[in-house]
Amino acid sequence: MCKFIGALAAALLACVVVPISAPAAANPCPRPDAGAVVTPPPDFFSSNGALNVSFDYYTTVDSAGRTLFCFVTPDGLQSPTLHLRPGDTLNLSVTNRNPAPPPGSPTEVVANAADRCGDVTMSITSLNVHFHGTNTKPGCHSDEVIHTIINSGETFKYSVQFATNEPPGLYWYHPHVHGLSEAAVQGGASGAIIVDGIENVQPAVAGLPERILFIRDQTPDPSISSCQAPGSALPSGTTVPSWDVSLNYVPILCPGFTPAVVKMKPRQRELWRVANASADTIIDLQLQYDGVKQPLQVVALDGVPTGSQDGTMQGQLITRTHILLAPAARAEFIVTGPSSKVRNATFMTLNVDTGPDGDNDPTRPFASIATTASPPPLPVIPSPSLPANHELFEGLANATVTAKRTLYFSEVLSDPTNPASPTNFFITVDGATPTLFDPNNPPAIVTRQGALEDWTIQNRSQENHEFHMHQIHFLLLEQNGVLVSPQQRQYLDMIQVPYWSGTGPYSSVKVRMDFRGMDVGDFVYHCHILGHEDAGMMATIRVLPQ
Ligand SMILES: [Cu+2]
Repeated sequence: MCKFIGALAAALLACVVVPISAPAAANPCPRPDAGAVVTPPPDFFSSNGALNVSFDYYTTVDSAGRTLFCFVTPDGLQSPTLHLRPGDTLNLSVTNRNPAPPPGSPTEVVANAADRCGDVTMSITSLNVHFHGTNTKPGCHSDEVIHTIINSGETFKYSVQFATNEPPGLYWYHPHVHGLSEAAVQGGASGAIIVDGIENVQPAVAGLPERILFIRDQTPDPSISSCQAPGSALPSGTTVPSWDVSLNYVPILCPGFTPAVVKMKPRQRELWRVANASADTIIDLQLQYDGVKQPLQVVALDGVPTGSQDGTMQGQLITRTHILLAPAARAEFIVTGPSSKVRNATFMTLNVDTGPDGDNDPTRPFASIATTASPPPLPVIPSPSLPANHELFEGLANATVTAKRTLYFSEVLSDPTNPASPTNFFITVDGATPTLFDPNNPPAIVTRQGALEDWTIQNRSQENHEFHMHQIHFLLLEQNGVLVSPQQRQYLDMIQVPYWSGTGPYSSVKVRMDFRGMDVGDFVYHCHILGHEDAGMMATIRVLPQ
């Protein structure tokens, strides 16, 4: 039984690792075995301008004692991909089927009469849904995560209106209750949202099979102390990762990191739409054929076709041999499958140096690619059918900036005299007092619709942090004071701010924030290492109407 210990997030963190009893249905969150063939999530498409879908939110406990969470449709489909077109409305009805919290569990009132959205009191079984990366309104029943609470047994209806100029690409949904988000996302409650029509901006993808790949992380099996399997080809001394990962729910586990299997025709070109839906794990994607790095032709990052910003309305392919994906970031790229002569084709992550205080995110495979003449069929991207839309945020690079701000990530022990005490995580506007996130806090930043702001975001800690802005994409301008190349000048909703070495200037990024759109109200920005977010590293911005 968990105890309320003052700071709600700390109490919740202490509680959510306690397995909650499974619901009545037999294993509502089924998961494939290690080494299984990767299958695509089911696809749901909008029609006549709307997509109507219902989710039940379940929890259960797996054989290793992990608490799982999942979104399941009335037909029993888990984590479907939600396809919409620009201008469509997503009508999502969500029922929280978690059992009621045990008596004595911590609770907090997170809304008052004015900002109430659903229930007002959160507990360890509360739920809400974030539509990550979508440029949708932050109001109640839309993409609102500060005060929206759906408690056990309650049903809540979302009606999320997508902009007519929403960039086509890959977005995703996941729970976002402060204090619970890491457990919910590591439990697996997430899925893809695709704004269709990318072929209109990047015709190179027309006719290609489309493969949706969701990388998630999960708590490791506590009984495993080494990743070195007998006879394994892993480098000696390979240590246990901070978190295990999975690919479309196929787990890649210690010892041995047995990869999932992707079946492809030899030399087949495909569009891979990859999300790092991990709570905490940073990924550096690579595709290797017999040890040789393969070109990845990047089509889109964070849901925005590369090179399409600032009015060009035509994407540009960017060739890379590895792609850093912060937790929550997405990359869409064209790959060419291995020839039948390739003996070892591996889709993998490289080791990520997260800093002295960071996680262990080692090199490991996600999938081995097996060539076959008749792989399971995939959907195919259609031919261009419409002129490319003007996109949101056009003209950002050359527009007049109205304000400049400096923010910073920092972390301190909650009891500086006790190295074993929990760490407090902060994101702070320079000059303000570092404050742990609380839904009842006033906004840390107040701005006005129409503003266009340059934010320098520093990392004053010795581990990486991953900046995420809700509601809008930003334009990446500088990293560590150096102008980024035109190819890196993308609209993103995720950017890594690497760890600070402890001496010299803080590491930093500079981004341009566009408040000229319709997003008026309160929303949040935070580190998307969700363990950090749950421990306080989030704050509210208020955009006043023009
Ligand atoms: Cu962080």
